Amino acid sequence: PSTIYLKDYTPPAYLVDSVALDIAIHVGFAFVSSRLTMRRNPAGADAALVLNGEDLQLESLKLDGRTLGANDFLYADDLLTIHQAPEAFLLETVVRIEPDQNTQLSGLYRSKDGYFTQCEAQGFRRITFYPDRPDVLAKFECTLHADKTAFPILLANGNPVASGSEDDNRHWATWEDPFAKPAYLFACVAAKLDVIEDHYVTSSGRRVRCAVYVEPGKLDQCDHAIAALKKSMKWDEDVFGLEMDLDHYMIVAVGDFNMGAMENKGLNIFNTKYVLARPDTATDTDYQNIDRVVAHEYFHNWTGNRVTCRDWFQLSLKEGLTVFRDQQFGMDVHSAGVTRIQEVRTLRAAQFPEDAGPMAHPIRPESYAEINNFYTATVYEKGAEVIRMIHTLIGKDAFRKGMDLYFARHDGQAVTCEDFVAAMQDASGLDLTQFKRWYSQAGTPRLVVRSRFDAATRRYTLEVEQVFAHTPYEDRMAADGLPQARGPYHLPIVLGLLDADGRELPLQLVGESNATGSQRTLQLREAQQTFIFENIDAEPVPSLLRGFSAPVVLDYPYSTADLVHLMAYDRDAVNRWEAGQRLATDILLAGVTAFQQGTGETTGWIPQDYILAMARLLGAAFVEGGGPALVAEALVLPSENVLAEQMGVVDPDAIHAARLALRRTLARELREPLLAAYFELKDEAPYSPEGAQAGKRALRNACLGYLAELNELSAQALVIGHFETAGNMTDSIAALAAVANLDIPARHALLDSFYSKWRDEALVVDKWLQVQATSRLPGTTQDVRALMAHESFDIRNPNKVYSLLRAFCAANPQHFHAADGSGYKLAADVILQLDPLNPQVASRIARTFDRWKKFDPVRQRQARAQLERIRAQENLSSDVAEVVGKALD
Ligand code: HT7
Ligand code: ZN
Repeated sequence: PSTIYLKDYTPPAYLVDSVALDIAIHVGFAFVSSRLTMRRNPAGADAALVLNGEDLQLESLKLDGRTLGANDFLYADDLLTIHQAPEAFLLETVVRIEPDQNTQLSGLYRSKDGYFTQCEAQGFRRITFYPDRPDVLAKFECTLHADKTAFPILLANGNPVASGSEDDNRHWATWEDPFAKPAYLFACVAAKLDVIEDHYVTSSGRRVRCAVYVEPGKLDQCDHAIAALKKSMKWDEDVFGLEMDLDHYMIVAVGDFNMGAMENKGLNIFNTKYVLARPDTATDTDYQNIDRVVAHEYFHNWTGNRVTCRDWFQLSLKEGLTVFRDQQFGMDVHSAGVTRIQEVRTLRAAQFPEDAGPMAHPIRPESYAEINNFYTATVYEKGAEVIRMIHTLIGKDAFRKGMDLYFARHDGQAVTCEDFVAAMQDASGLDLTQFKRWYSQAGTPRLVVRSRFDAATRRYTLEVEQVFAHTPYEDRMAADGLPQARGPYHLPIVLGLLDADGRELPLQLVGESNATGSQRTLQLREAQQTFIFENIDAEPVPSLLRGFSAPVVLDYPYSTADLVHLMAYDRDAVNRWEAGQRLATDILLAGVTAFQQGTGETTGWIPQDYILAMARLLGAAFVEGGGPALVAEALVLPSENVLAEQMGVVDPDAIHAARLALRRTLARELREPLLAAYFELKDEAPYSPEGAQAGKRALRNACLGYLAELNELSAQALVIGHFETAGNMTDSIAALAAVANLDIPARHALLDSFYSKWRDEALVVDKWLQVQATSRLPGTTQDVRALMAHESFDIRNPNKVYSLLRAFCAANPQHFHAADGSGYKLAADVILQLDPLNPQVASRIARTFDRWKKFDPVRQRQARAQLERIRAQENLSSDVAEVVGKALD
C-alpha cells in the first residue's frame, strides 16, 4: 500500500457549503443523489476538483445543470477528477450502491433490521462522491426513502423537517443538521426499531429530546444507556461548561459494527454491546462500559464535532482528549481509584506492547498506509495520558481555562494538536514547547530513578534519568528521510515519601524555605535531573508516579519490604495496587525461571511475605474505607501478556505455569479468608450495577476464582452452586469462566445449559464464546475451530469474531503461541477468510502477531510462516498488508 505523509498536507482546493443528499433504498440496491454547493478555497492550492468515491456506480454527473460528458471528467482509482471546474458551482451526482453487499461495514450497510452508516474515517466516499476529508465542513440535509413496513424509522443528523408517503408502500423523511460538519460525522438509518424517549433540560433551559433506538423487543435493555446519556450531559455542563447544542440526541444500536460506537452529530450509532443491558444479560463491567462509551460519544459533540481534526494525523486531538474526558467522568461517577487502576492496566496491556512493537507510532503519526489501522491504543489511551499530563502539570483550573480558550478560538474549525497545546499554554502560562515531544516521539520512556539518603545532612536525593528505547518507527522515519530528533520529555512526577510507620513526610526541596504538603508534582524536563529533599530523618520509601502521573516504565530498585510497605500504607490507591503488581511480577518472573529449570512445582520461589501481604489485603476489604473493589483489583495477578513484556525471550508455557502455580498457592494458603470473604460478601439486595454492590460482587467473584483453583470437589461444588443460584450475569459468567478452565464433567453441562438459555441473546452468546476461547484446557484451539462452525458463530459479525477469535489470539497466549504453530495457523486462516469480507476486523486480528519476534526461534519460525502466507494472498487489503508488512519488516 502507498504511504500518506503528514508533511504533504495541503488545504482543500475546493470547499463545500451545503450538501443535499437523497438516498432511496430499494431491495438489493440504493440510489444516492447528491447536490453539492461548492466553491474554490481562497486558501487552497490552484488544483483540479477531485472527489473521493469508492465502490460507486456513477449514474449521472451534472455541473451547474449541465450533464458532463466523458471528456469532462475521469473516474479512476477511487477518485473523480472534474476538469475545469468554475470558481463556484452546483455539482449534482447520482450513484448506485449495494448496501446489502457491504460486508466491510463502512459506508451504508445492511444489518438485520435495517440500513445503517459508518463514515469515520473514510466511509462517506462509499455513499457518494465527495471531498472526503475532515477539513471540509458543510451543512447537510438528507432525505431518505424506503419501504414503510420493513423500515418504518428514517433518521439522519439534526432535526426532522418533513416526511410523507410515496407509492408502493414507501415513505420518506428529510432531516437537516444546523451545524456544518465534516462528512465523517454524517449518519443515516432506515430500519425497524423500537425507541425509548426521554428528555434533558440543559443549564440554559434548552429541552433536548434523548432517544435510544434498538432492535424490536429490546426496550427493557435501554434504561441504563439513557440514564448514562443524561448523566453525561450534566457532567459536561458541570465540569467544562459545555451544553448540548441540538434539539435531538439519538443513539441507535446495531448488532454489526466494527468498533464500539460512533459520535455522528446528533445521531450516534452504537454497537449493541454498549447500549443493551439488563441485570440478567449484562455484567457490572458491561454497565460501566456503557456509561463510559455513552459519555465518550456524547463528549465528542464538543471535542471532535464542534472542533474537529484538520486531517487524520490529528486523530488524537479528538480521541485522546475525549478519552481523557470520559476517564474523568468515570473517576467522578464510579470509584476514582478503581477507574484509574483499570486504565493503567489497559495501557500496560495494550499500549506499552504496541509502543514496543512493529506498529509503534507517536500519538500523532507522521505517516500511515491505512488510517483505519491508526485507531490504536496509542492514539486513544496514550493520547489521553498526554492530555492528563497537561492537566497535572498546569492544574485543574488552568486546564479548564485552556479548554474555554480552545473553544473560543476554534469552535466550528478543523484544527491541529498544536492548536490545542497552544490554548493550554496560553491559558496557563506554562511553556509547553518541550512537552510537544509527546506528540512526535514513539516508544515508552523508561524512568530510571535512584535514591540516596544522607543521615548527616538529613537529605534524601532522587536522581532521575530518562531512557528511550529504539523503535522501528524511527527506522521508518529515517528511511523516508524524515528527521526524528530524540529528546527528553517534559513530564510530571507526582510523589510522596513514607516513613517506617507508613506516615507521609512533609516535603521540602532544597532551596525552599519550608515544607509544602506531603505530595508534590515534580516537573521533569532534563534527560538527567536530581531532586533533593531536606529535613528527612530516616530513609523513606518513595511512592513515585502516583496516580500513574506519566505513561512511562518506572525502574526503581524496590525491595520486597518496600513493596509490602507501600501495599499496606500508600495513601495513593494506584500505587498501593502498583506495589502489589510489582511484587507479583518479581515473584512470577522468578517462578518462570524455576519452571524453566524444572523446579517450579516446588513453589519455593513464592515468598511467605507475599502471602501474608495478600492475606492482610483481603482482611482490609472489611475495614471501613478498605473498599472491596480495590481489593478485587489487587487480587488480579499481572496477566500472562504483561509478564511476557518483561522477558527478553518469552516462554509462554513457563509464564502460564508460574502464574497458575501462584494462583493455586494463594488459593491453598488463603483458603479460609477467601471462603470467609466469599460468604460474607453475599448481597441479598436487588441487583444494582452501582459501585458499592458491584465492588462486593467483584471481590466475591475474585475469591470464587481463586477457590476454583483448589483441586477439590467442595470447591467445584461451590462454583457450580454459584452458577446455579446466580441472580445476575456478573455472577453467572464468573462461575462459567471458572468452570471453563476445569476439566470436570459439569463443564459441558454448564456450558450447554448456558447456551440453551441464552441462544437468542447475541451479546450473551458472545460471552459464552469468549469463556471458551480463553480456556486454559488442552484442546482449546480445536474447540475454537469447532466453534467457528457452530450455529451461533458468524464471521461477518465483528462481535462474534472479537469474542471468539480475538479473545483467543489476544487473551489466551499459552494456546495462541503454542509451539506447534496451531494457534498461529488458526489466526492466519481466519485473517485470510475475513480479509475480503471485512479488512478492518481482519487487520485487528492480524495485530495479535505484533510481538512474534519476542518468542523463541521455533515459535518465530511458525509465526513467520503464517505471516508470509498472509502476505502472499492476492488482493490483500491495505489494512492487513500494512500490519503484516510492518510485522515482517
Ligand atoms: N470516533 C469513532 C471511531 C470509529 C471508527 C473508526 C473506524 C472505523 C469504524 C469506526 N467506528 C467508530 C469512535 C470513537 O472513538 O468514539
Ligand atoms: Zn472517540
